Amino acid sequence: MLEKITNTITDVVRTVSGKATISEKNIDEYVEKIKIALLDADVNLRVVRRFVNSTIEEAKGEKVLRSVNPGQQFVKIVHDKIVALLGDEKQDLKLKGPDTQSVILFLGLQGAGKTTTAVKLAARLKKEGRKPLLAACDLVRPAAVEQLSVLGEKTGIQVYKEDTKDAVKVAKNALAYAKKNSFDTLIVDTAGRLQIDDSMMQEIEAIKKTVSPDEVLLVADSMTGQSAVDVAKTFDERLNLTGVILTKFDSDARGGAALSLKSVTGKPILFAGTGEKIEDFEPFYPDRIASRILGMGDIVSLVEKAQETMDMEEAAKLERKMATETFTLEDMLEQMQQMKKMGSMQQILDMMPGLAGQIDESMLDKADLKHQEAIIQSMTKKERANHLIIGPSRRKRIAKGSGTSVAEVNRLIKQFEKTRLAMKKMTKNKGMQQKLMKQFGGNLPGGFPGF
Ligand SMILES: Nc1nc2c(ncn2[C@@H]2O[C@H](COP(=O)(O)OP(=O)(O)O)[C@@H](O)[C@H]2O)c(=O)[nH]1
Ligand SMILES: [Mg+2]
Repeated sequence: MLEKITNTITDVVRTVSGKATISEKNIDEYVEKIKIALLDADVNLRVVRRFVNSTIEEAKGEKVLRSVNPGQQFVKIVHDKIVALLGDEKQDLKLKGPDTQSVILFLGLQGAGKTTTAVKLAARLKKEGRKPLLAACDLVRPAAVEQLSVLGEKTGIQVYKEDTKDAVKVAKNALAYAKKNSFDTLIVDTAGRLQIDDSMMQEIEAIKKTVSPDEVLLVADSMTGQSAVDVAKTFDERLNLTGVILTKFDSDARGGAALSLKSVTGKPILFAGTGEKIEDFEPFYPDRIASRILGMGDIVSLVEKAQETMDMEEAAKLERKMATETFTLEDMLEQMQQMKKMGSMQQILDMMPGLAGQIDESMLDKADLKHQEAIIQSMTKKERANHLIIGPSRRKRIAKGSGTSVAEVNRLIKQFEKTRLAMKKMTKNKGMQQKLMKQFGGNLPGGFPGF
């Protein structure tokens, strides 16, 4: 699954993420490429349209064009939109506590994987400590009851069955049996039916009414194309689905239709079947699938980190402070802490526009940074706001409080004054960041660590 879609989108992502500048025209081009990839993968047309519009709208907002790293920012937007398309957060089954019976009703087309999936889910719930009972309510397909019994036996899960043609009755009795024998979860496997088969649809409505399920799950085969979307819509209209399980996610089908189901029905995709074996069954994580489609592992978290620490607005605020001489020790501390939040300093250095490749981490003395941080932390708010009041006795106290020496405190304050002065000069000129770096590049160890 997802291979084709992944390949195309990964290419776009690779092209875009390194870009230092992006124009509106670029955005149109990239989105167009992604759109074609989605359509090629058989994602529903309406879903694609929605995706395209919202991605373009957001990408053309200030956020991308003016951000520190527009390429990565754009990729992040695309990623988030795909996550949204797939259903945002991972959703869990909504079941009752162990003292009351929860009922899960399975439905879908013939051959979608209902029976296999019912057993897979039962096995999973059993592992989680629940006590599931399977109800054999497919009385249409020959040997359907037998199939469920065999699978149930293999996994050690009891199957409730009756020799009758009345599926509603079996469902009703199965629930009574579950109550009597303290099974906490009843999973009802039903016959495959077409959404256009009215008598079969009435049967499933009757079953639903009888057992009042907590979950009404559509089992949908990822290999079926756009018809899956119509099936899901009709089932949802008549039976009010609570969720979808995608099967055959291991196939190499285009899969886009299946991935559209959430967007079309608004019902979450809860699990994905990834093979014929009972254990081939996984919770569906929209963000992981999206990351896979974009062929990226860390890009997103990296961008998020960068955003947390250094967005353009913050940089501008800093610049203003420098220019107006309101840059304080407190700001300096904040800068240090922001850097610490990042995994590696190299990352932030590389993300700073105009800095990539100019400085490497070895130029920054980490132990020194720690001392500097401790020193500022030992200062009072007042002292941090105005370094001029830090006389000899205060310096002694700060040194003691931070476990450093007066000499180190002196050095930090001196360095801070020098930095501040240089910043002021620098911001009066153009190209402040790059020049700043040239100025401090040489003596960064122990120098101003904010950049
Ligand atoms: N590869 C693969 N095959 C599956 C998956 N789920 C079900 N199947 C197969 O699909 C076929 C139909 O499954 P079944 O549970 O009988 O479908 P039902 O008619 O909806 O009950 C069987 O051969 C299953 O082994 C899956 O996630 N991956
Ligand atoms: Mg079946």
